Amino acid sequence: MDEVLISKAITESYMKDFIDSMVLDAAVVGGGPAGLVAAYHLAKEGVKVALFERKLSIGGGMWGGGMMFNRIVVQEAGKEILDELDVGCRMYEDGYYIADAIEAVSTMTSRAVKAGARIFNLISVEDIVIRDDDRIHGIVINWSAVELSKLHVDPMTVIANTVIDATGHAAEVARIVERKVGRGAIAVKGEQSMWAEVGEASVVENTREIYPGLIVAGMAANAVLGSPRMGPVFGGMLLSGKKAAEVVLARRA
Ligand code: 48H
Repeated sequence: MDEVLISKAITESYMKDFIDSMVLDAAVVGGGPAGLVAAYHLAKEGVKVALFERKLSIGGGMWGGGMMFNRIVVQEAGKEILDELDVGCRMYEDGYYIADAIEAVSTMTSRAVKAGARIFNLISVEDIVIRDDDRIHGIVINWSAVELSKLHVDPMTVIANTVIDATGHAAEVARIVERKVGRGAIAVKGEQSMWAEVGEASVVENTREIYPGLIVAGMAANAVLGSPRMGPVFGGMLLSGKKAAEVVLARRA
């Protein structure tokens, strides 16, 4: 067993992909359902896309289903996305479908990677790249271990034509723009209390470019635009991810 060979294989192969991902068409921040679906649809259309996820595991809040019962519920439109991704689901009652959260996360992750999306876990986006043309030009990243241990280690830059904020309830990228760009560039309204029907509809409606070069998707979209949460119904997250990809594709056309 050649330990040096193993170490070289890992570092060389990782670095090759990492260096190739320093200039992207689209950077997705957050590997929850919205980010995963966005990355899948972009990669499928030949967009050079990478997804950066703070945690060790991809999947965000989807692993735990509702209250750690690892099942997710989707309605008709969400089921179509699960079908396309080959995630099994079955009708529970008219118009409501149930899927296994573990199968959903793992299959969606696999489909995104196989479509060509690069996924980098254990990396946190801590800042944005901005120029005096009032537009986002990329993201600033660091190892999550550096963030967690509060080490004073400078980050690095990834240039991206478009950034998708899919960071969930925290809407972290939008909040960075609000805080750092100022001048009323973005006002993050904050998410409202649970109302599944309105939350589901508004998350798709709210998925849009909120600042030049920054598209907001998933729960972050409702947090930015002041709409309700929806609990463990996930169709809106999937549809939002797909819409975010469509917005990117329309900008390129
Ligand atoms: C890198 C980051 C950073 C950062 C965060 O929370 P998520 O699952 O987000 P969505 O929007 O895809 O799905 C939301 C859904 O899971 C949910 O919470 C629902 C439906 N709630 C309803 C309710 O009523 O509560 O995933 C976001 C991901 C996570 O994995 C984070 O670790 C990651 O983004 N992340 N990654 N850099 N700065 N911030």
